[in-house]
Amino acid sequence: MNNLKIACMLIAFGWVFTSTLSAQPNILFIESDDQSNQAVGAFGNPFMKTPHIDKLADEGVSFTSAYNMGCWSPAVCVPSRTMLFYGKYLWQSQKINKKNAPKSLPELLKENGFSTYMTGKWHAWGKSPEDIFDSLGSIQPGQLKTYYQEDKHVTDITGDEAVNFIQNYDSEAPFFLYVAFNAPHVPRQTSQKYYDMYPTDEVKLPPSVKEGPLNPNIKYNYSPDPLKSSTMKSRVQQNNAMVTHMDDNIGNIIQALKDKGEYDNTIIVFMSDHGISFGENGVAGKVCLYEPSVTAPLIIKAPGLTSGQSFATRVYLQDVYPTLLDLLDIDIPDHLDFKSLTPVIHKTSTLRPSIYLAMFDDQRAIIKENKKLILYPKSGDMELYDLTRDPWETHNLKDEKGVDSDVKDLMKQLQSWQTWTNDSLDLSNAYNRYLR
Ligand SMILES: [Ca+2]
Repeated sequence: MNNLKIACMLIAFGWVFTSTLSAQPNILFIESDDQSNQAVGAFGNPFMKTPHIDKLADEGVSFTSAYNMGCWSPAVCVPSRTMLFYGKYLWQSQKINKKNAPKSLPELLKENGFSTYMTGKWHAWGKSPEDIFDSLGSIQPGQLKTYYQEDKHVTDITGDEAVNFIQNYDSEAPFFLYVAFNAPHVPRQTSQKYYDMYPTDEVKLPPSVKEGPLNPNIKYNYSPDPLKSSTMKSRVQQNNAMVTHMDDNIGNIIQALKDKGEYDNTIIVFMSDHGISFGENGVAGKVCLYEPSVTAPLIIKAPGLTSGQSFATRVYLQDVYPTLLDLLDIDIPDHLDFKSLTPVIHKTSTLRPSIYLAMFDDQRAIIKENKKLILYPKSGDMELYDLTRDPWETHNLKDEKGVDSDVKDLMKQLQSWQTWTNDSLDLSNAYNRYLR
């Protein structure tokens, strides 16, 4: 082969390689902090003002039963985000450190030709953002002392930096833009105009919020005992105000994408790391396995996906990592535990027989076919709910006649998950009669 032929082949190969890269869509990945499904208008709360998140739901695919698997300490954000970046289930993610961390999502995208950037909250184990992103905006801590930095609100700093990134982006490579808002996490500070959108006397609390003693099985409750509905209404007001402020910024980011002509060529993900409880089941906080705390919104808008679909199939939030790879036709690495959601979207599979949830050695739960079993091994307490009839988990069925076989079946499923995930918590002392 002469030199000219080789040169022509290299040019041709280079063209094919470059065009494959530039053919990939961009990714805008927006993550909020402690936002429950209740704090999204499109997820069924008509009082929420989230027009831009709702628009993404209209144009994308929503998952209304997306779970955070749990946590290994009361700081729930950390496991959720560590699982998200490395794709490993809870107890494997707990072992991740700077030295042994597997390839993260941004690193894998970078290898596949993406230019990667993040702005906002970082709260994950393993590598630092400097190690895994090409460039960074302002990185915020897991817990802010105040949202006001030199008179600019952190939500606006994060939002504006994302807008600037899009406006100034001038590379041919697709980008991965990770925008991690601290909102609506405490301290819940924002402008009065946002508080005014949610007068406390108009706040409606769910039926599972009862005045009275806090839930004795939940150790980390961030409220004086007894629980007061007036306190919870104020928190909901603050929370919703923070969310609407963030939603305004999401609108700015979307507008920047449209102005750049990249909106239709961008996969957009919106999710939160987990939810939060404002009094539901006697919990003020998020270190519990009740639905308002353990689920969070997940929306994926992508070229080629039928818009406006909503799935109640139970999935994990962190399934989004392999889903993105699937949508981009990038091989999913063997080390990933989470699963691509495309079989759910294409209605070919429900992915898993059940959903396993865990909070250090305090709590375990399993959900199978709408039956949810929650265990508190330290007290030996147990709760059984039918989520179809009782989505707010208000009626514990554990003492009803004929439920023993359900409990045994759920226990068996939970033990299988313990084996799959290397969960060493011994349940036999507290629940021996159901395990025999
Ligand atoms: Ca969080």
